[in-house]
Order: sequence, then structure tokens, then C-alpha cells
Amino acid sequence: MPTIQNIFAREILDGRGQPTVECSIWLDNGVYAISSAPSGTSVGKYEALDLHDQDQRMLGMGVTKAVNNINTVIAPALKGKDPTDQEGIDAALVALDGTEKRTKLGGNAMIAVSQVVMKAAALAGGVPLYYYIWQKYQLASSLFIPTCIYTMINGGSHGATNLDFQEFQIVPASHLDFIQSLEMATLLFQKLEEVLIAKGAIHSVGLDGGYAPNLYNNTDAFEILIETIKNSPYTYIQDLFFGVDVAASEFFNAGKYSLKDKSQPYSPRDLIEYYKNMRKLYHVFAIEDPFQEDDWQSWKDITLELGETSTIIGDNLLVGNKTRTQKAIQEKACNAILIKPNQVGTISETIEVIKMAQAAQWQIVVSHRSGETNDDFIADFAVGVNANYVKFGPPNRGERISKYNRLLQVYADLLTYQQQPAQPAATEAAQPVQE
Ligand code: 2PG
Ligand code: MG
Repeated sequence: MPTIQNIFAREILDGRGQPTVECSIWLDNGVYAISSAPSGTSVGKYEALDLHDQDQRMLGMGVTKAVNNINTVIAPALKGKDPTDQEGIDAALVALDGTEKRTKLGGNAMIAVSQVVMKAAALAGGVPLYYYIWQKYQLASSLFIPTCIYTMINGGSHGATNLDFQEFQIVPASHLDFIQSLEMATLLFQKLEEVLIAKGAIHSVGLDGGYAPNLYNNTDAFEILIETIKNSPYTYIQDLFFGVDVAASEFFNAGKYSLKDKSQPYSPRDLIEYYKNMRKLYHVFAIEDPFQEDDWQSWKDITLELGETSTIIGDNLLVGNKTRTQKAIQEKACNAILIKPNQVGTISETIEVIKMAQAAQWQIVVSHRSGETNDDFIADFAVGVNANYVKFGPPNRGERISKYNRLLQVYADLLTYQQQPAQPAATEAAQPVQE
């Protein structure tokens, strides 16, 4: 049995140019691995804390405290431990931290270690990471590439703040396999730029790489996407649908929601009607965070009224937290969960929540963060846990491309193993996964 010889962390930069934690591990059999912590911008109220230095350096965003916690507290405690005992390692991290929100060690310190241990265990076993995860947790009988939800336009706190919604996405139809869907997303992303230039609406790219154009409201964004699709060989509704990450907490105030197309804020009831209309007009198949994280009644209402035909995804609502997920299952507050392991702090706890959501027959969407490095851990993780969907941004910017390129490698592996890389069905009716 290989054992952990050393763990060492340092501060590096993520794709936003902000400091984050990177961690190396050495096993006594010579295995060496590296992993880093992603981090968010539109951060949920209930997620694990990203520990930042909050001092004079780098606008207080440095992570030297989290790095020191790994080097001086975590590393000595994990020396000599078995890296394949992920549950034991993660339980040790949870115990060393001892807080609900991971404020002592930092969620960023904990997830970097939890991930790197898992990478080392896979390497020690001589198998690819996704395969190791799949074998270890046995969450489904076959391996496949999840359907990719591609962000095309960024608004909200990821964009130029002119658009209310954070992400306007395309969701490929189930007849396209991963390669075909990536080709479609790549072409549409290029075509979108042409349309934006022609309209004089080009601005820049947002935090996860989607265009952040000079548009006024959400309707403009859908219309531009429809025009883009018309300028391509693809057919709207036949080949793709739309999705959004509303990130509604960002425009919530005193029980109401302010959208720029109306001077008065929307009541929760008005906003549900807005979504119903959007669903009908633009075939928006997946809606993430339609309401603020404590507005449980509105979540229940939208799931009741749109959940039969749409995927209602809880991100900030759930933050991968067991108690909140349990409550949402009981109260039927959504029918899908966004999984971001760094919201939780450890991989073992994330797996428990995935199991819980799968048992409730929810759809699983494994997601990147707006702050990402070139670490492609999350791509292997998504395949290994048999996620229905992944959200890795557009095919743009190195830290997003690294995930798509990793999926291309896994796709090739699966073909080589002669296992059919079957797609979960993405239909407008949100059908259960076919394997
Ligand atoms: C989200 C994520 C990723 P952030 O809200 O789903 O797109 O954003 O990482 O900023 O929380
Ligand atoms: Mg979100």
C-alpha cells in the first residue's frame, strides 16, 4: 500500500488573475500529482469559505494563510496515510477544520488537498482519474461523456453588468454526440462574434469566457443567439435549446428582483410569469438559480409549474450542502443540482450529495467556477460520477479549453475501450438519463 510522503502548497494565479491555492503530493512509491482550487465570483451565501488573506497585498486576495494551513497543519497530519482512503483523508480534513463553513483551514485549502489525494490514488492504481472515480463509487453501470452546457454570453457579475442574467447557454440535443456538440459550440461561438461585430455590440469576454456584449436586456441576448444559429448549418430546437444561469441572488433586494427592462422590481410571482414566457418563446430548457437562495417558496412554485418540462438547477440554493439538498428534495424545490466540489470542501462529502440527488432522480450538472486554472480535475470527476451534464463555459480561454480537451481525451479512451460513449438524453421534456 502506497502512503503519503509529503504534501506541499503554494499560491498561484487563476484565469481571472487572482491568487488561488495549488498543492503537490508525493507518495512513497514515487507518484507525484498536482491540483488547484477553483473559486467563484457569484458566491453562494452558504458555501464553504475561500480563505483570503484580507491584508494590504493583492487587494487582500492573497491565499498565503490557506497555503500555510496546508503546509503546517494538513500535511503533517496526512503523512503516512493511505491515499486510496479518500473517506478517511476527507474526514481528517473536516475534523482538523472543525467548522461548518470551513473558516479555519479554508475551503480552498481543503479542496486542493482532497483533489490532489484523489489524483495520486488514481496514478498509484495505474488507471485514469475518471476510471478510478467510476470504479470506486460505482454510480452507474457504464461510462459516458456528459452533455455539455456551453455558455455563449456572460452577463451579471460575470459580464459587463448590463445584462441581468449571468450566463446564456446552448444545450445540445441528444442526437449530437460529444464531438459533434463541441464542433457546434465552437462554430456558433465564432459566428456569435461575427453577429455582435455586425451589430456594433461587441464588448469583451466575461469571466468564464463568454461574450459580454453591449446589449440592453435578456431578450436581446436570446434574439442575437437565434440570429447566430440562423447564420449556421444548425437548426434551433432541432439541434439545440437554450439554458440560463440567472444567478438571481445578484439582483435580489428586499423580497423583489430588479431586471433592467422594467423600472419597478419584479415580485416573485411576476418573475415566474417572466420565466414561463421565456420558456415558451425561447425554449429555455435549463434554468439555474431562478430565485435567491432563501426564497424557498418561489423555488417550489417554479418547480411545480415548470419542472415537468424544464430542468430547474439549484446552485446557490443548495451549494452542494447535504442539509439544504435534503430539504430541497423533500420540498420539491428543484429537479437538478449544480455540483461544484469547492462549495463543499471535500470530495467525499460531494459524492454523498451526488448520491442523494441521484436517489431523488435529479439531474446532476458538474460545474467549473468562474475562477479556474488549467487543472482538468473537474472533467474527470464529471465523467467518473456519471453526471448528466457539465458546465465548463464556452470553448474559449485556456482554463475552459483544458476541460474540453480533457473530455476529448476521455472520449477517445472510451472509444478505445470499445465502450459506447452514450449521451444522456437532452430533450425539451427533461427526460431521465438513458444509459
Ligand atoms: C455559477 C458559477 C460558474 P461562480 O454561478 O454557476 O459559472 O459562477 O463560479 O462565479 O460562482
Ligand atoms: Mg450558478
